[in-house]
Amino acid sequence: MVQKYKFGTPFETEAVVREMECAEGLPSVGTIETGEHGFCFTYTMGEKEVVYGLGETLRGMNKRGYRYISYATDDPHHHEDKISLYGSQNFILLDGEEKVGLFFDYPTKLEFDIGYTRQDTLTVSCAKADLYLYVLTGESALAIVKEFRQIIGKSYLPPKWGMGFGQSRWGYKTPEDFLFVADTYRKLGIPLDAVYMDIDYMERYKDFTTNEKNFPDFPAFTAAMKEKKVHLVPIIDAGVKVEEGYSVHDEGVKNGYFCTGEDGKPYMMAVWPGPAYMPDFLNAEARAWFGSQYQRLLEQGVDGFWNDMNEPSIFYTYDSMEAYKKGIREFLDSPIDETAYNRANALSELLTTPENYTRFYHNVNGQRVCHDQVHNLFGYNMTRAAGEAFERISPDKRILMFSRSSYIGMHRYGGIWTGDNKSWWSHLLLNIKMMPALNMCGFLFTGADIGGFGVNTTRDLVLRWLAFGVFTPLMRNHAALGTREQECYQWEKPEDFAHVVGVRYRLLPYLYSELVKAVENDEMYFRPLAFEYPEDAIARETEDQLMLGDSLMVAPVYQQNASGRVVYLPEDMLLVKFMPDGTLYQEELTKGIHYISVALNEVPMFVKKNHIVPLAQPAQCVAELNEEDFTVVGWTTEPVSYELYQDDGYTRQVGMNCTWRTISK
Ligand code: MIG
Repeated sequence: MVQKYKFGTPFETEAVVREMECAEGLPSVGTIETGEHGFCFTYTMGEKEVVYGLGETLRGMNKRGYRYISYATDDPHHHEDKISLYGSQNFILLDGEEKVGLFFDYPTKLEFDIGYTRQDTLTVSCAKADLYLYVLTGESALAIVKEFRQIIGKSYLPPKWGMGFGQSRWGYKTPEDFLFVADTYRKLGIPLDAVYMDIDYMERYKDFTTNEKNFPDFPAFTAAMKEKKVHLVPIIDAGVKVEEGYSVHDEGVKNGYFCTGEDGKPYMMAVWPGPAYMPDFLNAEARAWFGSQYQRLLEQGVDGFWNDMNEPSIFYTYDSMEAYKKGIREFLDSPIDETAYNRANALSELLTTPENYTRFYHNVNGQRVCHDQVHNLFGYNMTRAAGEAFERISPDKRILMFSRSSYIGMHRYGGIWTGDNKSWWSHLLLNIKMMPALNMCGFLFTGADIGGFGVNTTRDLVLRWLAFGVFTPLMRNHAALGTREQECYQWEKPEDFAHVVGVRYRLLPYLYSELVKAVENDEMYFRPLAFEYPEDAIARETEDQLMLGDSLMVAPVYQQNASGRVVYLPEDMLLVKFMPDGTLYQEELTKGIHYISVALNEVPMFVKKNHIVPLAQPAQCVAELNEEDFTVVGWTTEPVSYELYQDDGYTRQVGMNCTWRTISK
């Protein structure tokens, strides 16, 4: 059951799509205080109570013991102490004596103190008592998630090739760079479906342009990639370069589609292109206009996009640069004394000050709204702009789309990637833990930068990360400018990489079928073990294994130099290891704790007893998958069948142009 409570005058975020009457009074769970000091929800957690949710946040699946602030932030240093990342997904699930889901639909800074200040106390607070609170109750954690997903609307489904493997790197510039990636993958027989284009393809970081010197004939270039059956996916940044004569700039200025300053004129904030204006994604007309710009690149043969810098990330604003200059001038004339070090260090903070978010405004249905009051909706509405436009531009075919910043509601228009992680083993584990939390909030098409984005990676980390990435809906290797090159062909024995990535394609029909089912039925693609075995004390605390779809459990190796790992089986399962020679190692394991050895070039998975998984034959890309001829794996003691969903991989309407194939064993 779900109940909606209204406090004050909430901003309509359109996160929830179901029309509902507001309930009278206060919810029976927790206590709520509202007033001048804002809103505070307080709840005493039971000793064994677990708190799930919050989507893309650091630390565990069980969020207890720390605090988090929903306030979209471009911070590439995801250390354990960070309390804000790129998105805000304000859904939590209390799993104690009672099971309760809570969604705080509030568009700006919201704090979750989950046993940080007092170990047994949860508080959720914000500065203004203007919000909707949705309270969901149900039989089980899964039932509550399902109900929540039903009220927020169906999740985005990518084209099928979007589940193929993609290679990305910040720094690819010329057609030769991109063609080299595609050719090398093909030459070495490492499967590949997409190459991602980072900011250097643009003309001086101008959205929707291509650099003419490097790409004298962009359509010819996309055609050459198509020949190789490789899809191109360019990045789009939120900020639009300030430059007279650049049509996106000129049209935006002319029609009032940019965020404005105190004086009502477009407000300058600098990002990669230097001085830029931010499109007013909260203005429906501006949204439609910006969305239609994507068509220019689609017409030239690209097949999808990733939206970046949409927290929005701001390097400086006009005002903050003035303050910085003033600060430097003052500093230059100041004595070198005991405060000089701190004063010098503080200078650069003047540029990226949070105050920048208070300096510009949106036009929401004719109302002027200060950005900091709706901050968390910016990336959501950028991706919504694209998603809504794609429905017009491409009514028949799905377009690949994922974003960095997000808010619940955005899950209907695109997926997300988890931003600038690092090439750390702990971030591989973090990737595992984040996935189910994102699924609860509707984000099914997700994945992390495989191999790690920041700092130098190592061969073993890339292989282990790929062996988990084989299961994540978005499977993309991406790295930062200046870091060690980490494409699959940069390492000794590329055949090991060909094998591991190849496993993705053997599993793809099953994974795609499970993703479609999860979208259609509002289910989770990845689940914590606790959701499936709520009575099992060990399962309840297992955070480094995941249930996937109907049949699978995954337990990745995430420790350097480990030749295997300890795995907990909450029931009898078949261990299947994809061996480098193409064979399958299969071992029936009983419920309990096992040590399994996993070499760097092997991929393990566990199939629940009396469940089966169809495996396709190896393929180099999704277009070449043979979806007729399956090997079926499973430990069955009775006849078992699996309903495999298959379609053309593009049609928007699930259930059209599709077949349900019964696979039996
Ligand atoms: O300020 O476009 O998260 O994936 O490679 C950095 C360059 C901007 C941040 C993205 C990352 C991308 C990078 N971008």
